[in-house]
Amino acid sequence: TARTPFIAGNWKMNLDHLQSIAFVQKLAWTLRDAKLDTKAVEVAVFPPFTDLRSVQTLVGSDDLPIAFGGQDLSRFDSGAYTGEISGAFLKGLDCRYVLIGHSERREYHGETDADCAEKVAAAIRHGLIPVLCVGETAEDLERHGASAIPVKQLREALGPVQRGQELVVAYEPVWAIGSGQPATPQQAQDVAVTLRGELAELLGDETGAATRILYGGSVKSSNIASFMREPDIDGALVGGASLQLDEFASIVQFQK
Ligand code: G2H
Repeated sequence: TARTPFIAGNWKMNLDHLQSIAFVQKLAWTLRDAKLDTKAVEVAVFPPFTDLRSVQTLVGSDDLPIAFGGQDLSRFDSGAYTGEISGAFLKGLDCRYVLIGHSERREYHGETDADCAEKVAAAIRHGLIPVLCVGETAEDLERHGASAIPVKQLREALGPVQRGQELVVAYEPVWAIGSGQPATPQQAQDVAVTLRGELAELLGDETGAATRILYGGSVKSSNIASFMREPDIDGALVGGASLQLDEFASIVQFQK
């Protein structure tokens, strides 16, 4: 199964509104000038909720080669949930993807694997493709090795998923996030293979083979190619480097 490489920019809580809009516009121009082959790589950005409407307008009206998604969603569909953003809201803004279970959500907002499972189900109910983030802390790594925690997170969050469902998994070792210390491509590949095996077991061989697995954690233009060379790594979830136009544009064009 051919898996289209996927480069995703997670902006987190950065950039102000005008910067966000200017960024998307310039990124689109840069990718057009570079004649980016959108069949060879899919590009997505994950802006703050408050920028999604503008990004939708920009991307939609100009037919730009960029997908986008939310950084989180509510596990509820609608109602008295102050401050929450539903899957329906994201879908209404033409989001294609939604991040679920980023380690920062798990760490600062107490999100559990059970919460992630509910969010995965909510995303699917609303026709969004979940980008499930998994990864071990430095302490987990020392105690349990690299794969045990990501495998547990994957299993628990994918409980409600049916075979054939499109989803994306981002392996982000917590110790590599924003630290300038990425995993080695071999480390990331080893975990990706294990996760793919789990996906096959949970959702069948076909879904296991079709699901894109991204690496995330201190990805830069200088290391992207080394990750993309690994057979089970299909792309990257990029944080810090996704906020710099030249850096992100070079990451997207990792083949060159
Ligand atoms: C991991 C990653 C993006 P960074 O959180 O999700 O961030 O590239 O800054 O390590």
